[in-house]
Amino acid sequence: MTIPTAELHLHLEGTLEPELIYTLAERNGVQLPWADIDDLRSRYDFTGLQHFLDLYYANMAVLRTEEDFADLTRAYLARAAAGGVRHTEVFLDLQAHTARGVSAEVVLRGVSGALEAAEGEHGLTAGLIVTFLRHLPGEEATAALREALAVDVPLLGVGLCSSETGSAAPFREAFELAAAHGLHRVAHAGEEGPAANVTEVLDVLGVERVDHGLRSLEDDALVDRLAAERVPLTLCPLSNVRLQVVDSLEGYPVRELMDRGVVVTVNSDDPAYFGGYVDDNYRELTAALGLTTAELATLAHHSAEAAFVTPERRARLD
Ligand code: ES4
Ligand code: ZN
Repeated sequence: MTIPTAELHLHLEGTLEPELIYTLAERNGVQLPWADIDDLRSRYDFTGLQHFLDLYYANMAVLRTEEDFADLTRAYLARAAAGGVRHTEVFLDLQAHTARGVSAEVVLRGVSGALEAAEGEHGLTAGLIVTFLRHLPGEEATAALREALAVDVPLLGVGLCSSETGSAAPFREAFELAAAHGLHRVAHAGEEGPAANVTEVLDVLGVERVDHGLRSLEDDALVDRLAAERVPLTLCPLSNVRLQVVDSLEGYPVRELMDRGVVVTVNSDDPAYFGGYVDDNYRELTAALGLTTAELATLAHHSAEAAFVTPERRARLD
């Protein structure tokens, strides 16, 4: 199933497939701690977000050069285009790379060059969202944004991800700096954390979309607010199953959220880790819930509404 869609919740490093991990390790002389690729694959049974994040950050060690980041990005874009993605806004964990001694310039040039080539190669438009790591101090997020702004590549926005622990308030300064530079703002909240985390990123960080936000359902007033203010939620069904946020897709509350007027979208999060790209998410959700053609059209329409694009581009996506 390929629903023409915009993908709005996708971590570029989460598209790093085991095959590419091995190719890049060889190319860069990086010693991997696994016996072989099957041994690596056997570790993808996650008990929760932190368990996944530990492997996700460890695997990034193979990404060293501008070419590595370009190869990673090109592989994702080709797969996304084949799956019906017509516009994508990719998250990049810049701090996870600069902390390993890879410069912001190398990372951003490699990724951005590939994103800019996507329109010519695949007819797919793409934007870049630099995500701050919530497990690190807020000042480091501000410093990372300053580094990114100093590199001559276009940025679409900033986000907040990683472990959903502690307050988001330390990131207020980084988000204010982003707003001052005309950047869009999103944040992960209400994935493993409570509904109060969703309210916090809306009120304290001024985000325009919430990544996941599934646990908003625990607060009726919050669901009403999201609907009234048309704040989109970027849901990631297969991710939520694989990280044990929900038991199965059969009870996935996407229809309930749509019926309550929330602008919900379907996305893949970290497809190399969670068993599927965005087309797989649409297909498995449809199989589990019996989504109708009209409901699928509404989800795709929501993705165009929620995308950070010009009215002209939105009209062509819709
Ligand atoms: C993530 Cl699934 C998820 N949640 C929070 N932060 C992340 N970074 C990459 N994947
Ligand atoms: Zn995510």
